[in-house]
Amino acid sequence: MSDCRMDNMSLTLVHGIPILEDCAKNWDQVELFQARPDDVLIATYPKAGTTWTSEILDMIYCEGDSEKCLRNDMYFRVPYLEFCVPGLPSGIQLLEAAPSPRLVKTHLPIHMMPESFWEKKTKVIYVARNAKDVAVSYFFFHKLVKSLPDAGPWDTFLNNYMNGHVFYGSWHDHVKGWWEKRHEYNVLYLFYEDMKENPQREIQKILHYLDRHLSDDIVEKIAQHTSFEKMKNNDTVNFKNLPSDLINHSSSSFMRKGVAGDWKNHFTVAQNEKFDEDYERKMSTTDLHFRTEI
Ligand code: PPS
Repeated sequence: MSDCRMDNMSLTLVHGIPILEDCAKNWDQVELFQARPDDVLIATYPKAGTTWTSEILDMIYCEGDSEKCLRNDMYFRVPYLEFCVPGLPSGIQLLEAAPSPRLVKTHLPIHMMPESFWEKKTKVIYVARNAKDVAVSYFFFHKLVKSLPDAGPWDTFLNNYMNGHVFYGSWHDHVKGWWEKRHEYNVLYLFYEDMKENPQREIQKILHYLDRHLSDDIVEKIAQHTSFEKMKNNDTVNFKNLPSDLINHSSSSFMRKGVAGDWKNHFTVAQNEKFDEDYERKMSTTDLHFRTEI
């Protein structure tokens, strides 16, 4: 581990990836984490639809009973494996205390995953979202979460993001890393844009992967309960119940826009050209393709 200072950001490199210092201090425990065969892991680069997918999974586990999903804040229902900040129980503490079957959230790049997930053959659902919408969403998220470094102005943030100088590093490496290993580790690889286009279809893909069956009525109920409009008004998925010294609800909202293509409202023509040119280079070796609007 070594200190890494990028512009005004203070993050620590763990296995080459910038990680929040408080989380990095807990890394021995992350590496030793014991997965269980009946865990289901939701893995994403930040802002790709993690909370949305987590709510869908919890609804599946509760067989469409939305009241049961209101039992607690998302942070406690689907613990965040590597997260550790003062003022909250760590993800690992919550997971170790949780009965099976557990739902687990992570933003780790594949090369940083604790080995036991592969040893136990845990099921993994990876969700990817196009790089431009993630950039915008991540920028606003930095205004919301007080433990994240100051994002600075949009242009500065966009450059840092393109260069991987943000919490969790390069979007390009993250999505490619999980894509390349998806067959080896039996990962269900989903896209945010597909979920927007047809949530019922994507819920059915998840059910098939998990070897579960729910009626079309329940699938419809899950799609309704997890629509952006419903989730925007659900405090348990908006960090509303977390301590106010961690979240600054006056500067942004977690359920911000929830669309594909909002990047067009933020990228200038020059930023877009530079981004595309960099993207072509970094993504030229993969057959992984994204839609930046639907
Ligand atoms: S985090 O903090 O990394 O876990 O964030 P994450 O949950 O991955 O991503 C947050 C973005 O997902 C949007 N979102 C949704 N979009 C559509 N439908 C539903 N139900 C939904 N739930 C969350 C959320 O609004 C964030 O995207 P932006 O573009 O900022 O609105």
